Amino acid sequence: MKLALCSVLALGLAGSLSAGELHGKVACKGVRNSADAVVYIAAIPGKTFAAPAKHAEMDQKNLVFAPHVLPIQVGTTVDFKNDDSVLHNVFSPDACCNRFNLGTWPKGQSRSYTFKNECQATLLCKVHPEMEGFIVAVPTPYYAVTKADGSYVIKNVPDGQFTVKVWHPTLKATQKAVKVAGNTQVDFEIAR
Ligand SMILES: [Cu+2]
Repeated sequence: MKLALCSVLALGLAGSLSAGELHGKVACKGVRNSADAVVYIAAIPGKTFAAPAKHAEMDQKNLVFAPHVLPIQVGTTVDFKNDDSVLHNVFSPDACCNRFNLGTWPKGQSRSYTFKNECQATLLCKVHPEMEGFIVAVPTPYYAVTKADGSYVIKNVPDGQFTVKVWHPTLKATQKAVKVAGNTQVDFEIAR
């Protein structure tokens, strides 16, 4: 009972903290455009986040993974859809997601996988070796993926001192110590 009351109080306090928007641009050097960089707040010491109940969705359409890069919070279940008239498969060679292989399925069906660890998972399809996608499972609910112009927006970020990380499928990852106070702008540049 006491514990429950504490939780309610803690939630109330958290709700009263001011929150803003973390936004900016990631300049991706040496690639076609600045899309597909994942910007996220790294694990916050002493803070844990419950796994989201809502599923995320990764589609296979016109023989590509859509979106190409999908950031999610650790604990999220992803539904893998097939929107093509051909069979698709999804597997990952990465240990952080136990090298899952969901089998092969036709249009209109989907298979699911829950990402239990922080992970930068490459997605591949055994039927179409040229297909490649990425799921980036991050430890906080504060993440975004850049548009072609490199811009990103992470909404409802509480004030505080954080490590903000940037991941990209082909460029070198980077990070910055960031003090968030209301609406805060942080820009990055990444290269090979
Ligand atoms: Cu395929």
